[in-house]
Amino acid sequence: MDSRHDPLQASLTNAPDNLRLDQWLPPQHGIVPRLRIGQRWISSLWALPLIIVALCVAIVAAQQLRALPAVAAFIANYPGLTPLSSAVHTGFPWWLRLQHFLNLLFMVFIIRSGIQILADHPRLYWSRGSVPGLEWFRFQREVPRDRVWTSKDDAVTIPSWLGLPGVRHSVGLARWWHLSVNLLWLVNGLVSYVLLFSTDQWHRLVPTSWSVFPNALSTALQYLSLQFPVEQAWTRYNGLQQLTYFVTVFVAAPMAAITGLMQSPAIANRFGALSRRLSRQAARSVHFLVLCWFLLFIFIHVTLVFVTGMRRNLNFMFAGVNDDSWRGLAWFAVAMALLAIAWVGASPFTIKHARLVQKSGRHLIGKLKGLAERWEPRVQYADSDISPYFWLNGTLPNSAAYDALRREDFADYRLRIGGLVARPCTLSLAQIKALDKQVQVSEHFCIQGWSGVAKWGGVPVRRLLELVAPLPSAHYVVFYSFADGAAGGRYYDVHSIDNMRHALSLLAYEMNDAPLTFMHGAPLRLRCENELGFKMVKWIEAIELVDDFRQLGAGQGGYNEDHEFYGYRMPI
Ligand SMILES: Nc1nc2c(c(=O)[nH]1)N[C@H]1C(S)=C(S)[C@@H](COP(=O)(O)O)O[C@H]1N2
Ligand SMILES: [Mo]
Repeated sequence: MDSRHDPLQASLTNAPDNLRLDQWLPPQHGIVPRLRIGQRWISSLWALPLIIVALCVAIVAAQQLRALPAVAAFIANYPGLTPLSSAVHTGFPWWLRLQHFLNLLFMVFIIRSGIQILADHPRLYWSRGSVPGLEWFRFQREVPRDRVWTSKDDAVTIPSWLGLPGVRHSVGLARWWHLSVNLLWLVNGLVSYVLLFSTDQWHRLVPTSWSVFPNALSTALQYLSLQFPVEQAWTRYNGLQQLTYFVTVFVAAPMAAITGLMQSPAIANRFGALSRRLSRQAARSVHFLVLCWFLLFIFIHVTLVFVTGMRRNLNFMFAGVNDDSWRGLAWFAVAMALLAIAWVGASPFTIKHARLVQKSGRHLIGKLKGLAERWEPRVQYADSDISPYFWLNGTLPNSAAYDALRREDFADYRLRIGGLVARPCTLSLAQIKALDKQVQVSEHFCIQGWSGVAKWGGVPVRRLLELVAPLPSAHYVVFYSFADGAAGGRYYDVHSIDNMRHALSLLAYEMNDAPLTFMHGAPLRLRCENELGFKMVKWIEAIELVDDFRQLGAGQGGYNEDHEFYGYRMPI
């Protein structure tokens, strides 16, 4: 080994290319989802009888209402269909049918992987921090107060047919699915926007008259009374269809994209004005509510497709014909068979070929995601924004050498900075503290979903880089921890040297005006505000500059990149 290499390179380990269930975080089941109303937690199971009762009451009420002459006159006046002027004359063209099917296919993967991501931090909050007890929704028990409870401890298992890949704490793989398929879904959506508006198909979805509202109300009454309105879906949708499709396509879908992106550290930092109002936790909550809208929409949409004339409806959207044949049903069956194969195969495939999923995801969206890393993170919060609770994460150091240093309050600690530098050096904590001190109040974004604001004090990494003078061949900065990772082998992570020159890239020795505690990474931990939390190595033992990271560990650019299939660039 090159003498310029840090000795810790030898403590890095290779990692398997598949997800080894026997070496993975063991399964742990959560609880039935609960909602908090004031101080009380209410099981979501109550929704079931409530919905059934509400539906029965609504049906009876609608039937009684329709018997009233005024209501009958209203329905005669507004039968449900929008004005004839907005009729579509091109039926259901092939591109519309294809996009509808692709949308369906993509949504399955997006929803399954999205629920998997949610299960990695099974709590939702409205405030910026993630304070246990202040969630409005959770499907995990209360956070225990009598023991260390890391955010990994908190992750729950969800059924494997539902989650993708259906394994506890598989957020890394779920994210590749979620973000890659989302890109396809967004492209499909944008193409459909263009095609809708360059043909007459937009008339189906975009109301052009205020009468859509009374028509929608009338349609709702007719559906609820179980006497369905006259349909002319070949040429135009009724008011209720028009409104719900419009909201789904032009409100919910963009909202899903925006609230998804606003959960990213680089984007939240870049669009500070927006992220001050819409914190990551609020964005995550809204993102979840948009999912609920989609699920509700899908459920009602599919039910109505079947009960309001299955054969005709399927002929429209799956065969593009306006007749009584069985062609639509046949094509629908083919589509469902494809979907079923994809559904059943996706999780086993992901578990078996985890590295392939990681690499494919990187090819699809890695570059695009990486672009966000160039944005200089700049959002700073006030002291009053500091979160009262900051989750812990990570595998603790477990070595005699670290314990000995800790016992002496790190008096003998020496940070080694070497590799491809002109002036390798070792620095004591006192020497580090004597360098320029920088303080920043920033938001931490853990890949699992929680966030928290804290004030960090330390030395900017760019100051250390000046000190050691990287050689032109140095492109990456490796941070080695005293601690091992969860599956054994030393924890490490790699950053591009440019990213480490950002104003807010900091080697922190203070948190919230106090010396960094053991749990949060004493004596030194990295802060890198445009990346997810796992990139911020705690308990730093050494720093090394290298030209490439492929020779380190399993070659993916960090411990969680190697072992949990995370991405090397994670600003999103
Ligand atoms: N050495 C080491 N550093 C680590 C980890 C780890 O497991 N080992 N976990 C990372 C993750 S996933 C997160 S979210 C943050 C958590 O920092 P905190 O415990 O101060 O909240 O530390 C990061 N640094
Ligand atoms: Mo994390």
